[in-house]
Amino acid sequence: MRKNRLAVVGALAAVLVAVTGPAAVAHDEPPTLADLAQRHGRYFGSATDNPELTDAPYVSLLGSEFDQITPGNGMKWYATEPQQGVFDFSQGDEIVDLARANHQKVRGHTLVWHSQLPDWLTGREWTAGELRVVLKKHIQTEVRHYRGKVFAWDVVNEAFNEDGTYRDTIFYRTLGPGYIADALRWAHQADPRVKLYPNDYNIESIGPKSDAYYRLAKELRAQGVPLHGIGLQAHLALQYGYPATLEDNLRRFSRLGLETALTEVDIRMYLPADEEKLATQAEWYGDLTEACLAVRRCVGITLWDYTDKYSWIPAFFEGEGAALPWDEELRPKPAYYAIRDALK
Ligand code: 9MR
Repeated sequence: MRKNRLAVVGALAAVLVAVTGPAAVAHDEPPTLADLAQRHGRYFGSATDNPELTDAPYVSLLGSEFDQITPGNGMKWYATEPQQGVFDFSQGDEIVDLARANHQKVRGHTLVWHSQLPDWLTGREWTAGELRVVLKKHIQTEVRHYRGKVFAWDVVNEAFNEDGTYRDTIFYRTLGPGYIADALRWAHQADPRVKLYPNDYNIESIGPKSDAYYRLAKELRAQGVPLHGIGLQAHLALQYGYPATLEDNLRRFSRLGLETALTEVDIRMYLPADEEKLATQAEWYGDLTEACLAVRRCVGITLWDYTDKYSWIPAFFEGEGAALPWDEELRPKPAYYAIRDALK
């Protein structure tokens, strides 16, 4: 009986292929990372950046393999408010439009950060009162603009030092530590539905810096401040070792009722890459994927772009690179297959 049915299905498929051509055999293609992640109720995403969007093969893979994208630069303060009170959302909009066409969701990145600020903001002194007005207006104008278009915001980016003390930024210096709660409240007013995250690097392991976020999260929750998740950037490097406490760390935030996400994943190495380094890298990509899947409320993983062609690493770390699961020719590396295995 079953055999007969299979035969009928097979014959139908053959007819379909004959009628419609090769497109009808698309089911032979392997499932995408997004498909596989969705089976676990997670997303699998990539960052992208506006200048790359003229690269058709790149855009094609970006649109097919992932179900989430993050603008690498286009929503940052220097891009969105280049002059005080003059807003320009064209770069972020371009990425949101692309995401919409590809049925992808967008993480907003980032509202409050000490880096990539416009000169008008950094080039003068502000009183606390003045800066509060400027900060509130920036946050609320941008969040309102993207209301319903982004599902989460990195509200405050990289607020702590390695030892867990507050980073000395224009916002901390002028407004004190309360700027974080204020930023979250202002963002929430502007879009009550969007998920609000702080986001940082070197907080994958349990240690002074991730402890600072843990304490802050507890405090903010106790005070009723709108806070929904913690973003762990996960810019890893082979020479520093795998963050073995990642899963436990994700779990402690989950126990506070918070989401977690791996928001900017890459795993760099000293060049040249070789088989052994690429194998270790692959193992780490698999391990961090498994860690996220193992923890409730770890909602998804975002690569900090998916191909070595557009990685930020070589420009920032001399002699390092090869950090992403696709190489410079957009060919999948061992890391890609390791992620697939972990998602299966
Ligand atoms: O990917 C971004 C790169 O194009 C920029 O030149 C760089 C400037 O600092 O910022 C990169 O993205 C950063 C992200 O916004 C926050 N976490 C660290 C990322 C890598 O620097």
